[in-house]
Amino acid sequence: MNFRFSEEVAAAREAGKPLVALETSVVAQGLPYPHNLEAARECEEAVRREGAVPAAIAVIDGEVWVGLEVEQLRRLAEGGPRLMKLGSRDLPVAVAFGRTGGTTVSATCEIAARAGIRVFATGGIGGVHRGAAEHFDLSQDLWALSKFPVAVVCAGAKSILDLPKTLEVLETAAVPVIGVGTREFPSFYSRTSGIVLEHQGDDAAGAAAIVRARFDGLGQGGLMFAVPPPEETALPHAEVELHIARALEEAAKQGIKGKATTPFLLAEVARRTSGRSLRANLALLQNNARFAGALAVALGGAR
Ligand code: PSU
Ligand code: MN
Repeated sequence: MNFRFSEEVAAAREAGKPLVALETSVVAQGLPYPHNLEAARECEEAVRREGAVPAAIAVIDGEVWVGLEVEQLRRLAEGGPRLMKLGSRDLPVAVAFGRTGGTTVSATCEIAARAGIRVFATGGIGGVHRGAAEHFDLSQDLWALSKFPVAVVCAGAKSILDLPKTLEVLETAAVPVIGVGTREFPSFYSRTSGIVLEHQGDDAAGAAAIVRARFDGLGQGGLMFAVPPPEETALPHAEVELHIARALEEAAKQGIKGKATTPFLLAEVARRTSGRSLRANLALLQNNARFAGALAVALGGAR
């Protein structure tokens, strides 16, 4: 399958410049308009400031795009009922039927890997949902991390998830999880989670050394770099837990299931924190994009 490239990404590929993939489900489903569009553009700027080139990924009218023009981003941001939330398994359907949608972590990892992009920034990955023993909801993101050779920079897994189980699955899948400047697994809105990580990297140079070793034949899939969210906007872990418990009750009451779960819970927590979680989300997205940019530069352009 041929991908389409934005002008900026096409030029970067030509010149062998370092690229950073960005997901767009966070634009199409994760954040409200117009914050989603602003966040996307700020992430792109953060990547550029580090000397790398951003490549937002999406499917537009059945074509897989690597790098988006602002009008394409705007279309995803403005939303609409026909916009799809695209995990890896949805990609063939979206392409076959000429559909448009934002890519989640799984689909973004897949497309980035195929385009030769080794670094990808997102907010928080999907993982094992709470109550998984009953409903078995495990995000495709976990499968994608184990399969595609991409370094995923995030603020941990979204705290609406069961974090210990998410980390167990990542261990089973042999995905390295590395705290950036921290030994504690961040929990998306919060810098803490009470979960101690085995591995730590302190800066982009250290992270790049780990990525190089991994892609040099040690293991097959990706890696996760967990960056704590910025202090100024991060929320206390205990407070977030209370809001999530209420949000989960509400989801159960309304019969929210499957793909709708993550966007519903994120919106519900934002409502319950009067937008403070939204601010934290925006800040951590940009912070992760910044670190991903530095990592891509440390890794160098050509593979
Ligand atoms: N991070 C955010 N907001 C989001 C997401 C991540 O800050 O909306 C998206 C990602 O695209 C992730 C998806 O892959 O949520 C996970 O959805 P699910 O749990 O349905 O797999
Ligand atoms: Mn799911």
